[in-house]
Amino acid sequence: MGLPILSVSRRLRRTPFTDQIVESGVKSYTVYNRMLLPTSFESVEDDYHHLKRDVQIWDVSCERQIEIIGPDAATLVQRLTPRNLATMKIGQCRYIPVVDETGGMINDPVLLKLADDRFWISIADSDLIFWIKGLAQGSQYNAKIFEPDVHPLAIQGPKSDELAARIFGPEITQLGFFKFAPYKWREQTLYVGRSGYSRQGGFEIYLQGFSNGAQLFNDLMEAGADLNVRAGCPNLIERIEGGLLSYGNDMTSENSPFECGLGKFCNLDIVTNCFGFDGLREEFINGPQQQIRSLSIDGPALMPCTDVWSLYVRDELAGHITSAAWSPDFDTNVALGMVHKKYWDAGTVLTAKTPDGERQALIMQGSFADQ
Ligand code: THG
Repeated sequence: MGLPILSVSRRLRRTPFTDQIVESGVKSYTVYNRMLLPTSFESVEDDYHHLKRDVQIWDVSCERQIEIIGPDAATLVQRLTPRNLATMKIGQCRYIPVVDETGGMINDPVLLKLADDRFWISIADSDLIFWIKGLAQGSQYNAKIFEPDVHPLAIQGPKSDELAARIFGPEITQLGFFKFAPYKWREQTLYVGRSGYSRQGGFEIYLQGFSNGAQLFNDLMEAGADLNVRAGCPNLIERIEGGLLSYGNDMTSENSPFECGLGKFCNLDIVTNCFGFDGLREEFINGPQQQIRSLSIDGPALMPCTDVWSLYVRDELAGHITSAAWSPDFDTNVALGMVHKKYWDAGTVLTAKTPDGERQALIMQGSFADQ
């Protein structure tokens, strides 16, 4: 059953780009960090083909920034995550699991190091700022923690380099993956990173100043007219194919970083010092009992997953599907799910109990984009 229309109010935050996004014909929104996040323009499938072929401008302002600045900023940031940040340099981005006192995932943000004593945490959909403020208070860290007037706008798709070069100059094409640097735009200097929530390549512009949003969006759309640029958004099909995790969908605070396949970002030495270490110790040594996998679900196109779909082997519960979409390119339903150890090997066939009945679900080796 479809949901009734969501009412809007001041609590559901607009972004600096909302007027342009509405003018561009956005067809659906979701709510992320209490902010509007577009989910489709033409249709999820049409947007998907366009994203893989051309270039899109995404209003991802809902990736809110938490700024941490001060003498204890680096110590505090390190204590939030089991990932070793000792070698992190200014101008680098890092994807970091953030865990609670039990070792459960409470966010999977991108961390940016702006200075030795200044960081931005570009968050997924959870109220991470309160956890960080509480820890800073409890441990008496000397750091200011706040949400700055910063609003990410992404350029994604194979023509991203061409478009970014036209706005920021050709040097930007030399920027490495998960690096960021300041670039001139009109009278401002903006941080731009080579990152984004797709496998098609691109950049994320960290706009400073809410009121500059319309100008930046319009500049990009004008500069990209002959590249067939369009307003777009993170695409459900493409991100499942790419194995990009969605916090709140594919994992919650019930899951450890190891279950999320983020064990490669967990370091035992540093873990010793991170909040939640005790909850991680056992899995660090023995591994998790279940883990995220890409799966191919047979049969016709499935509806989006609004609740988990159980996975079975005969009468035994083997896990659950957390995200699914029909993929035109792979000609199957692509899915992500949490699968018990006994059944997680590539090639294993499970039974998925979907709203459209029982379907065969095949465990993949890596993501679809890796195939
Ligand atoms: N960009 C920025 N902030 C974000 C997101 C983003 N905040 C919210 C959300 N997305 C956080 N989640 C993710 C999930 C995956 C990735 C980034 C943010 C990602 N992962 C790559 C991977 O899994 O291969 C790269 C990881 C790595 O090499 O470190 O890019 O998209 N600013």
